[in-house]
Amino acid sequence: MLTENVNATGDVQCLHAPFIQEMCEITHHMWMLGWDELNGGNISYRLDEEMVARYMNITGPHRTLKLSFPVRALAGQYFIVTGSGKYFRNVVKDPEATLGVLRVTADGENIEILWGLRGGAKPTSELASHFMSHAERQQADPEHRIVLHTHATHVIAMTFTHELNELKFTRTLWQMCTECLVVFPDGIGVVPWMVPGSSDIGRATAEKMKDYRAVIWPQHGIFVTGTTMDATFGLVETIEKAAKIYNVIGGRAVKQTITDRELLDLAAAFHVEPRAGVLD
Ligand code: 2HA
Ligand code: ZN
Repeated sequence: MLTENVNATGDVQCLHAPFIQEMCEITHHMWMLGWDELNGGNISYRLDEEMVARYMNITGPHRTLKLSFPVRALAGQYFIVTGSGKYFRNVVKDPEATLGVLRVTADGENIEILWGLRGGAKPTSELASHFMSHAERQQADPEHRIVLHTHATHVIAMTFTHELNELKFTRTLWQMCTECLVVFPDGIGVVPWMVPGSSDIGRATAEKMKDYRAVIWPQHGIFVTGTTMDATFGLVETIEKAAKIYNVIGGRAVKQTITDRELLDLAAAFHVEPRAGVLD
């Protein structure tokens, strides 16, 4: 997807890293979907040290930033993240300015910028929510790697007209397309409206991430997590599709829907366990 775009250090090698290519591709795709206007949305992706070392110098010296929310659980881990104030639209044109590869220090108090975030840029303003969610999802699933936040249009719209009870919200989404229950049998968490960018919303989101892979921020967007970019993007795509159908129906009289009995039959046929408390 990228051209031979030599970066400021004259280093073409970095840009060939598959994880940079993946970030370029997905941010471009999400911007095309209209979910990530202006500087909306952010992504963080846990990487293996050997993979990072293959493409960039990991021994320093590096720029160090202090975290206002120490994350000891992530000590020594590597991530590629989108930059604060950066536009998804611009990532593919200039990955070194808009993305950064970083390592959490051994005490979990700081991050070291190993590549990118050119010109003193900082990691995403939602780093607290990302890092706290990574810590929780790693407990739930050792294969976990990605946290993705986006302003998915129909999900946001639905938070104006649907009750914010997460069990009811989940049930409605399951009813909107037959595949939904199979894709997210664990359902969707919902936090109250909160000020973004804070450690408070980070903690509230991460608390939900103990047993949800997707958490809605009312009138703002969604946080989704997963083991691969395909799985993570596929999850948000499916939730957004269901929300779109809900909005297209738009409160008109529904003549038929998928009944709870049918949803249970579906779960049995696809060997998934619907979250307890959602279906009657
Ligand atoms: O990065 O989406 O929530 C901008 C945002 C903040
Ligand atoms: Zn946002």
